[in-house]
Amino acid sequence: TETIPHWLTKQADINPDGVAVEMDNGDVLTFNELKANSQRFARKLAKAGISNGMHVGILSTNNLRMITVIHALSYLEAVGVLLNTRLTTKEVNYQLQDAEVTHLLTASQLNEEEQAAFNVREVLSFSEVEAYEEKDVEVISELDLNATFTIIYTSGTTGFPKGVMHTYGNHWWSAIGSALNLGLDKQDKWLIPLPLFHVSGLSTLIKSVIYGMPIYLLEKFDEKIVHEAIMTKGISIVSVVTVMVQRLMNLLGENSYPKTLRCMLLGGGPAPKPLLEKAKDRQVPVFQSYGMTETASQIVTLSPKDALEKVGSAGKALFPAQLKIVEPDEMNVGEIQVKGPMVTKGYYNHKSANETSIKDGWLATGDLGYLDDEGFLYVVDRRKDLIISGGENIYPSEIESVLSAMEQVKEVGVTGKEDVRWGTVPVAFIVKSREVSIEEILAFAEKHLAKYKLPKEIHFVDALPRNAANKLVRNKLRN
Ligand code: S0N
Ligand code: AMP
Ligand code: MG
Ligand code: MG
Ligand code: MG
Repeated sequence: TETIPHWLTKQADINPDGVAVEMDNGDVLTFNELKANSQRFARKLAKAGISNGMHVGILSTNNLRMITVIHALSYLEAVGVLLNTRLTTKEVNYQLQDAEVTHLLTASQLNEEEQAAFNVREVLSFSEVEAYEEKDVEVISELDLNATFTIIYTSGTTGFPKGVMHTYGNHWWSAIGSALNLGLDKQDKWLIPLPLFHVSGLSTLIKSVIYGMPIYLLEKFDEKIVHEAIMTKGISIVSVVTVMVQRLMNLLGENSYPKTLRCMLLGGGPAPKPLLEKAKDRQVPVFQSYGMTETASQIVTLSPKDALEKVGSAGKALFPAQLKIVEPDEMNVGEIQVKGPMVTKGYYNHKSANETSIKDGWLATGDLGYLDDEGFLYVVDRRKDLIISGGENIYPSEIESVLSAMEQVKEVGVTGKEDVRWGTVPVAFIVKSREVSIEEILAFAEKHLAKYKLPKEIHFVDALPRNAANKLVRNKLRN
């Protein structure tokens, strides 16, 4: 096995009083405090029955304790399954079951009924674990780069989300690849307005520990707080999705940010060129990137020296990574494939999906793009049928399978529609078998689907567009 010293223990050793995390409410933790808290929490988790290799769910919005919990799991070499707090209980249960989670840790204290709704052996709030005594166990001192640390779900084209496994090595190489591109500065402070349950937020948390860099964590995105922090708190890097840039540019107006801000890392989906141009006019250093849960954060990023020249491009593959376009058409557009030590070794318990999507280390992303004559990547289309709303992924088939379960619904097709607020939103077309109202459909859907997945429009039609093989042709729905 290939090991490195535990990254938090190491950072606490060389930089004990360095700030690890700063919250907008003023709370601060040094690396030494973060290490001590995480190791203590690990011993309490051990008392609660958690040990090496177990799969532990985490259901929490951003807060200091969540960070401690994530590192605590690493000290036991347990696997953290990070759950999106916007999901319904049904959706969370699907992931808990699929990932074979035994214990679910929650930020808030749930009542008995709420706890019973989750299909796991035990539900424990962070405070309940805190109240345990510490078990006398040795915490881990080395990290095995091939061991799985985290699992995060992302929807497959089948409509059922799959758990992407991230090893310590994936996170390590993601951090190294990013640093080789963006550079490290002693003054760096990285603002995270993104949820830690997505790899966008999580990866920055790990970069903090590897770089010895403070992160400035928001409990939840608020453009005014982000704006103020960039203006007054010495933020040098901030990770954002497109809707966040839009809201920030509105606040910024004709002004500029201070020179302390050296990078606004934009990922998670496409960015409209006019928005990128606007940012360029205001001298906002937006770095477009391309990445996904499967690549443990960005794998292709536009570097500082090219950022202004190549507006609209996602850049070049990070130093440890490779990129190629497979089966290009006459416009040179083909499937984007990526390879590198930050790419997942696969989806948990989905052997056949792994065999089709990863060959010789090359991950077939399903996204379409082309390279310009200098090798810069342009992503032209989203993964087949994928709708990205405000940085959250929605698969049409997921909504279709929920709605088609209604007796009154004979057939249903879902497609994405452009939206000024969210980028793209889902719209449903329904062939009724019996009388039903839009309100009834939404009331049903709400029980099964996270709010951001609810169709923003529902149209009743006589038939759905199908091809010769009777397969739904989703892009024809748009017309
Ligand atoms: C954009 C966010 C912040 C919007 O949330 P907001 O405004 O705080 O909403 P709420 O106040 O919570 O709710 C208000 C109403 O809006 C609905 N709603 C919330 N979010 C959405 C949404 N996305 N789409 C549609 N509707 C939404 C609520 O339901 C509520 O409705 P009502 O009023 O009816 O009750 C929030 O959505 C957000 O945080 N989005 C970002 C998520 C994210 O991080 N995505 C990235 C995932 N990708 C990756 O992790 C891989 C790429 C990557 O690593 C990366 C990505 C970005 C930057 C850097 C990197 C990197 O490589 O490092
Ligand atoms: P996720 O599964 O949430 O990590 O989402 C990853 C997906 O977001 C990718 O597979 C792409 O479809 C999309 N995406 C990421 N970066 C870009 C980009 N620069 N341009 C267009 N789409 C992107
Ligand atoms: Mg809000
Ligand atoms: Mg996404
Ligand atoms: Mg769902």
